[in-house]
Amino acid sequence: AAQSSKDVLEARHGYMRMLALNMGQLAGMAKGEIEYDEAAAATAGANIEALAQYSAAGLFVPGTANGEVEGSDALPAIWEKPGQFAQEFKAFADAAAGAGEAVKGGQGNIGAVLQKLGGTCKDCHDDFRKPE
Ligand code: ASC
Repeated sequence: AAQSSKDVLEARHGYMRMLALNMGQLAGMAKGEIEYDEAAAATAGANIEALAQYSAAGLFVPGTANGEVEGSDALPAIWEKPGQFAQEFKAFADAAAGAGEAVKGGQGNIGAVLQKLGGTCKDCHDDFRKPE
């Protein structure tokens, strides 16, 4: 069957939730709310790296912007400025590279990784996600 805009939106949200789940695990450890566990931190970091390598074009199919499909917060700017969007997505992938290794060695190593990564999440959301 043809893929509907709703299918794409659900996959996109699932992708973002998987990122947030792994980011949240690292953030919890950085804050001391989750006990630091090197293997778990490395797994979360590696998951983020892997997700950042995902070819996201299929998650941002035309017709799935805010206003075009119920529940979408994706701004039309994604499709109006594809070069900028690709560049900001690549900045995220670049920031994610090595995250699985970088969070090893102690709780104190997580903060810098999160800051680098989170900055790229925020930059892209500021430009391309509908403000709350
Ligand atoms: C997260 C999450 C985001 C980013 C952003 C970083 O964990 O869900 O959207 O990090 O808050 O600035």
